[in-house]
Amino acid sequence: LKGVDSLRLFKFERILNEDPVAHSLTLLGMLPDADEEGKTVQAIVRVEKTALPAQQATRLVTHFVKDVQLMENTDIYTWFMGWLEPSREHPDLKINVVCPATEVHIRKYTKQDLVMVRETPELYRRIVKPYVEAFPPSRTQWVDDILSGKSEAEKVLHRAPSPDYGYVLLPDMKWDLITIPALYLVAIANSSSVRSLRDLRKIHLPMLRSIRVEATRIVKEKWGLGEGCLRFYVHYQPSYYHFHVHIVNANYYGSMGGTVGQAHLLDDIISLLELDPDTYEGPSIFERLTLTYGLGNQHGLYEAMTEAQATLDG
Ligand code: M7G
Repeated sequence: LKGVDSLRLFKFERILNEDPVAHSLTLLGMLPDADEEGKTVQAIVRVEKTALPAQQATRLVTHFVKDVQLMENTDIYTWFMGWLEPSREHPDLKINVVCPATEVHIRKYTKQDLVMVRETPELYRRIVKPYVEAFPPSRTQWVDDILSGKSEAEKVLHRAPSPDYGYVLLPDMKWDLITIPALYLVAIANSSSVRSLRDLRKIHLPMLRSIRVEATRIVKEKWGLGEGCLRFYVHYQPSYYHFHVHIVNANYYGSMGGTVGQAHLLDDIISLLELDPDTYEGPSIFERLTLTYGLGNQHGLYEAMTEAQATLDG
């Protein structure tokens, strides 16, 4: 390739790869042949948005972002589209704001080292359950606002109304609503009684199956993704202890880097619950399991759980 001018002569043929996580597009096309005047050859051109420079951090929001447009606001969470040049075309940035941010938020968003811990049913009862129960209801105010229709009402894709086993399906705030390869929805249970995976019982099977069926149907109708194109999973530990299911494009790996152990496939959850006998009244499979996951050193459970590991057998 000879110089910048040749790049301007690129004749686009097709997209080879669209990677929303790497912020890149890989294109196939034709460029002038460097050896033979007038001839063109096939070329692969990968264009990637560069990382935001940390040196600009002090003035990033105040000076470099030229324009913003509100996307949504729930409780203390607000997200915007942003432009580095004044323009109304495809946004350069998505800006999420948590304000006022609590200490728990600051810890969650701080880069942290992970340690794998095993949570036995006994450690759940002794350490995790009291930790979950100590969260003030204000922590999930945004969930109540969505469920009551106070916020994001026009975004809701489906409502299953039963107070105990219903749920609301809507786009996750991580999604820009445009980039299909990064499609991200969330289904939130109407009832606040299921705080996490540990509280799931056989009676929740119809809700879990319905989330799978309805999300698949709606995503197909609205965005044209067929059967098998979605990955449904539940986080343990989650950030918010009000039961919800993550629904993402199966080809999207954005949030999955460090989460083997944290993400449990909805299909596996359904299958495990099905193993409990119908008439069985003892502790459910999710109360009997030992769950292993990575905990960040800023996580509220970190100290108690890492100390308790010494008490576990082999
Ligand atoms: P999680 O597994 O509890 O925590 O998932 P994570 O954030 O560590 O994954 C909560 C999910 O709810 C995440 O995917 C969030 O992006 C999403 N979420 C959080 N808030 C505050 C909102 C909101 O206000 N609106 C919507 N639509 N999604 C949200």
